[in-house]
Amino acid sequence: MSDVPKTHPRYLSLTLRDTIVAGVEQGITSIHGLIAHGRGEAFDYLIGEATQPFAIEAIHAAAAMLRLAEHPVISVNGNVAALVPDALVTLGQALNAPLEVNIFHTETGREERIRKHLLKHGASNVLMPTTEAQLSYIDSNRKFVHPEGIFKADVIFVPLEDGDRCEALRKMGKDVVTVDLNPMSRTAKQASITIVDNVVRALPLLCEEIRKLTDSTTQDILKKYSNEAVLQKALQHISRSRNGNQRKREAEHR
Ligand code: PTJ
Repeated sequence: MSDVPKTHPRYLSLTLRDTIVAGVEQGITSIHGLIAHGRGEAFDYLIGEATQPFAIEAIHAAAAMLRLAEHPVISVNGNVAALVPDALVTLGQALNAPLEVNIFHTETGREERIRKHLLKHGASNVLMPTTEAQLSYIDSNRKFVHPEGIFKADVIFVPLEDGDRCEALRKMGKDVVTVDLNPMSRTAKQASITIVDNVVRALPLLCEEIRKLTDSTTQDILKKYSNEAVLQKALQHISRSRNGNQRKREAEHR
């Protein structure tokens, strides 16, 4: 870990960088994960590095969809394994759902290292990809899944996804709940529910929401939810804050 002082104005963001770098050093996160993280940072900056109302709306719907699922599964890649291992385990316990390792960049031993990392953080049920079950409509390493996990799932929680698998899962008739800081990404647009927020803030809130939900309200929340409308709100927010920042900069130069 680097020695970022707690008084640094960007302490939280820099600490997260340390966490993702540590993930790469431990062989959990792909080196490409650093680039994905940087892209996320840029969008986080634009949304104000805080959970916004459009994310809260999506979190409510996501909690409802995951609670109503018959066979929910939590997909884990190298970035989320490094950033939020405890919250992933808590979510699995709250839903009584397995975690399943599923990565895009193939590297010898990384899947197994992710599995061990999750077990160390308290997971009891971590499924691994197999060649027995494969997703249709996709050619990458992500097509290899577990027959009792993603293959059988009706709802899959897939944070920080690449668009291809999200599209394939939707074509296979499954619902996808994602967390993606970029409201314009293919995943964000194709998912059933997109939480536009940093996964480190969104996941604890999602777990809390699942615990608070009552059966009588879940159907109602889902009926009222529109992912397209939520993405529009995120884009409007980004555009407003961009204009706000520009006005601030102009005022500073006057
Ligand atoms: O471990 P692997 O091999 O499965 O690889 C995982 C990554 C994330 C590298 C892989 O799925 C990938 O390349 O993803 P993309 O296509 O770069 O997409 C990642 C998306 O997540 C981008 O839209 C980022 O803006 C977003 N993102 C990055 N960090 C965060 C995030 N969203 C929420 N929270 C973050 N911390």
